[in-house]
Amino acid sequence: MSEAFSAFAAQVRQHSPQLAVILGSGMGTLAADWPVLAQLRYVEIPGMVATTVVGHAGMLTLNAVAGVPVLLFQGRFHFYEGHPPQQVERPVRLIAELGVPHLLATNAAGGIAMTLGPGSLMAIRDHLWWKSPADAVQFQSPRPSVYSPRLIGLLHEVAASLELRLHQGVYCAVTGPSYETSAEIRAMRSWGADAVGMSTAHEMETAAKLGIEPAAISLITNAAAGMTGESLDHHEVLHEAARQATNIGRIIAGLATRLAAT
Ligand code: R1P
Repeated sequence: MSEAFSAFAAQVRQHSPQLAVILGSGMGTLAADWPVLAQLRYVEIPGMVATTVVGHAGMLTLNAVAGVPVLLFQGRFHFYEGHPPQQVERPVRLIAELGVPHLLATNAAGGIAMTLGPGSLMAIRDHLWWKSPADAVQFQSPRPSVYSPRLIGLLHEVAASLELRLHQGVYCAVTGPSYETSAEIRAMRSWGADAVGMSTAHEMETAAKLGIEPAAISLITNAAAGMTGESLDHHEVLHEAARQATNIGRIIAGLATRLAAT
């Protein structure tokens, strides 16, 4: 184990953060808004590799968010990068190893529900998989939602105190990297999906398995591809996410302070 990692882990244990956050596409810049207490590149972490997707810096920082220590993952691993489940879930396993009890995942997603236009925020109440992950538990049933009702409640409280509208809905996880066809969007809507993206679901299921209390917020950056007939590319997603990330930052700060007080 590298000296840099051991020193970082010691700092984290000393500050004992109650919240870890995985920052989605284009949201990593939020980390620059808060003082950094310690930082480490993903490649210095055992079992982690470099990120390959633009807008995912591959830095792990411990920040003082509104005076409260929070572990911030600037970037994630996606299945479409060719990673196995073990790599996609590695940040979550690290959160467990460092003893952080709560996880908020954020992502940039396409809105399927008509009420979710660009800039909308949606607390995820459940997800569905367009295709089951490779390591899903065989024949497991029932599969209750892994999203913590308590954290969802706190997120709504925080949003209300900031006078922000927080929707609630179902996230459809696709493998990607292609965006959806119009036919797929119609099918997803009929299944009950409100938004679609290429991440988060596996992280949340891993967190729940490890005893971490999980919640997630989608920042709707665009109408889901295939809904409007207009083309969409990742740079537009990044641009929208960066433009609208401030509200995610305010919610992170509100949640962190509430969790630190409990
Ligand atoms: C598509 O533009 C990319 O942005 C979203 C999608 O899942 C996909 O990776 O990224 P995050 O879910 O990591 O925010």
